[in-house]
Amino acid sequence: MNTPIRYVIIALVLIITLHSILTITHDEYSRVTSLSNLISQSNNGSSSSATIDIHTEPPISISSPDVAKEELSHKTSKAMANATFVILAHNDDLDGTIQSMREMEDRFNRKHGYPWVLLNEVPFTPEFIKRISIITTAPIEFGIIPYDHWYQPNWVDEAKAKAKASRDKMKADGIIYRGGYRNMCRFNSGVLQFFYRHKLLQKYWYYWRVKPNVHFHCEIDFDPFLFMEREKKTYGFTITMYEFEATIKTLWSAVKEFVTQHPQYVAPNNALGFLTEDGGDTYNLCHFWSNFEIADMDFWHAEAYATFFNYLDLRGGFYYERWGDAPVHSIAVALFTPRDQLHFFNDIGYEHPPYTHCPRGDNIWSKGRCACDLKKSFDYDGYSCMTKWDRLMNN
Ligand SMILES: *[C@@H]1O[C@H](CO)[C@@H](O)[C@H](O)[C@H]1NC(C)=O
Ligand SMILES: CC(=O)N[C@H]1CO[C@H](CO)[C@@H](O)[C@@H]1O
Repeated sequence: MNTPIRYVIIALVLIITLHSILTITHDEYSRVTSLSNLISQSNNGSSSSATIDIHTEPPISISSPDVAKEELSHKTSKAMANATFVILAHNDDLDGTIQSMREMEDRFNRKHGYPWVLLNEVPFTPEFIKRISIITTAPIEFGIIPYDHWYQPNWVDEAKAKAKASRDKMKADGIIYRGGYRNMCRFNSGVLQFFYRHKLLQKYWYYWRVKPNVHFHCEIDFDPFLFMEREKKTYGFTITMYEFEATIKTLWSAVKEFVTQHPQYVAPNNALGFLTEDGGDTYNLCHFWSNFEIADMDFWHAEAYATFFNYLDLRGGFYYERWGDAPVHSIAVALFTPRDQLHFFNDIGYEHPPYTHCPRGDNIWSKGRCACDLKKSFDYDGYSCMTKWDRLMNN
């Protein structure tokens, strides 16, 4: 073999070796990079300790190993449900909205990045949008509830002035509950009845309703949305209570008529026992407090609820008596789904002043680093319907 050929062979061997090394290094690099991408995506840049230097160092050197591990296990299992938070707010609810969102982010969503949808009867002000937009890196959308979704239909008989008369009377009766006067009518009832039809919410399967000025008192170390999906739940709540009879005088008779006409919608093993003490003759006024709701949006869109809602709507009780979304939602889920699709989220510490649900069980309470006082939990307060729920579920 002459010298030039030897050099060519040596050069070739060198090039191949170098190429292999480069390939290995490159593979290693891209693996690390994509892993880093996964981390920063699942985290969505909300925790700086986990994302700093992400592209120059492998995950192992991340300064907060717990966070990294948690996020990795997240990504390897199913990371997110098809779900969103929804808040109905007015422009003057800015501070309360920030507070509620901030607590939800701190206790749960900074680890998940679920989107937020904020809805209003009028456009949000630029100031509102600006202040809300900076408090989280989760996606946020702002929307208006279209006028024809909530405006009192013109067939409502204002000539009889029924609606107004009974509304005024109700004001006079003074709808009081022990925490003081509650302005029940801040939102047009139609907004509450129709929000789930909003186009910004159509693309999600589950929603979690959050109100301005509420508190989330404990760490939420599991994903309630994924729980709903895995366990095939329809509706989740934390607080139950009695409705004011004055607001729903004829609701139960309308429900009974509906059920007689449409028995096919009533589910086997339903939760009627939560709603009545006499086998369905009268309504005991118990309902899930709907300012907190984690629910399957499809339930409201499906035939049973759509038919039920239209039936109630034509009765005019939303306008004449001010039927609330809480009893209407509660009655519907109690009757049209099996009771085991309803879920009491004991682990979620929630306060809507003046009432608090503080997770029962010392273990859950301390593990959740809860900020609420167990002694002040509303669960077995005289005004709560928790005993009716227990009775139903223990049967
Ligand atoms: C999420 O759920 C909604 C409503 O069921 C559905 O229309 C949409 O396609 C789903 N999105 C994904 C990404 O699965
Ligand atoms: C995975 C994820 O939620 N990504 C989102 C992170 O936040 C940006 C906006 O801040 C969104 O565009 C991404 O979809």
